[in-house]
Amino acid sequence: MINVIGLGYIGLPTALMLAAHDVEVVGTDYNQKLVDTLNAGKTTFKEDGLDELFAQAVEKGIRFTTEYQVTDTYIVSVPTPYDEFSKKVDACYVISAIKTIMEVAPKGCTVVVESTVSPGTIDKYVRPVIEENGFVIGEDIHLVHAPERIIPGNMIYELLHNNRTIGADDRAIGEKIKELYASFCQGEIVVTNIRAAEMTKVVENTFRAVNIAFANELAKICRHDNMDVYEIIKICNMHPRVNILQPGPGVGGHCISVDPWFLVGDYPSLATVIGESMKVNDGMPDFVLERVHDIMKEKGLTDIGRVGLYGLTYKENVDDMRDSPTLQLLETQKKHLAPGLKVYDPFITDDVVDNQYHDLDTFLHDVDLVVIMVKHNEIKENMAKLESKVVLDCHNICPLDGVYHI
Ligand code: SAJ
Repeated sequence: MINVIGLGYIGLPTALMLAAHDVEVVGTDYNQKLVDTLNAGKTTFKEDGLDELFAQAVEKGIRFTTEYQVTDTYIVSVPTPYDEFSKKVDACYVISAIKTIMEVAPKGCTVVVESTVSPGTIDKYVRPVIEENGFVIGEDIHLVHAPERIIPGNMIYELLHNNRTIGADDRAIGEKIKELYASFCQGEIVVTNIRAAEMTKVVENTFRAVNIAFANELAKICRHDNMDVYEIIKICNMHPRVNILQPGPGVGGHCISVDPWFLVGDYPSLATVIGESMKVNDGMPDFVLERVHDIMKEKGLTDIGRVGLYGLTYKENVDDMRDSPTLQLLETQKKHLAPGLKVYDPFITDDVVDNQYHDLDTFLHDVDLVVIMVKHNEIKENMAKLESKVVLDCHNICPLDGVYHI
């Protein structure tokens, strides 16, 4: 039986996927409310295909509880935030999960860490916890790191099709865990050592962060001299070895805006390109705000209360707001004691910020300038409603004339 610890954005779909493929699974989370919701037959976030997968897993007998199980295999997928000041990974949730596993774990079991950790975290924090509990790693407890790669918005497809990495101390144990993931994963599964697995995961997200920063920096350079960054990127990308990403209002989420900081925190004098890239991305919401002020001036608009931000989530068509560029922008506004921006997102039904709307038409009625912060399908399908508005399109999706860009 597999005990999946942590039933969030990664743990839940992973647990469901295993169960749907005939693996006996118990999902454990310390959040009683979350467990109650799952036991009441409801999923805890929106994702294409998640409800269907949930139904299959329930039919196959998956169980949810707050209790850690006595079993032979644990998969830990708890969050790993970074420490605001040191920028280093904060492994507190992983450590506490491992500690609790140690209280029930039988000898010979395997503990798989799926949570993203920086290179060396398992050596530095996880191994000592296991040893302090009197277990000998490699004999009493086997350790594996199997970082996930799935993208919110396309999780179910990617769980099935992405290649994966398994890092293990012991090749045979790595192969055993590879078999487990192969119960559902149709991609190639590479087995390596734990430190290489830790590093690859962080490097993958860093690659993307640095490339997004490059696109964002180009947008700023082009804005400075009034060039069309989108046309320039399009032409450059016709070169066979160039593939520039798209600029945007910033980078949010819990991965690309977080993981690269682990490398900056651990290797401050070496990870300089990475550090600067993160600053560029983190500066984008402020850049959007400057654009808003410039456009207001140009258009003779004076009431910040009639400026509306479309989108609160960190990217399109998901309901995840963590560290989103819109929240970052609102934070800056607050710091400057200049609140008042109106906000709307079709995916966010709870009231989470001031001046939040729950209906597109009412929102548009109350604003003159619309800032497209997130390219949800909803706004793409309702472009005609923006005809009478001043539009700052941060994603180059609006075909109307006179639209402003970042
Ligand atoms: N973004 C841009 N310009 C772009 C692409 C993205 O500004 O050209 C922004 C998005 O709007 C968003 C942020 O970057 O705010 C991140 O979005 P994303 O869709 O690129 O990535 P995440 O954070 O949802 O998921 C990433 C993925 N990693 C990579 O693509 C290398 C995913 O595969 C990982 O599993 C996930 O991080 C994770 O959990 O680590």
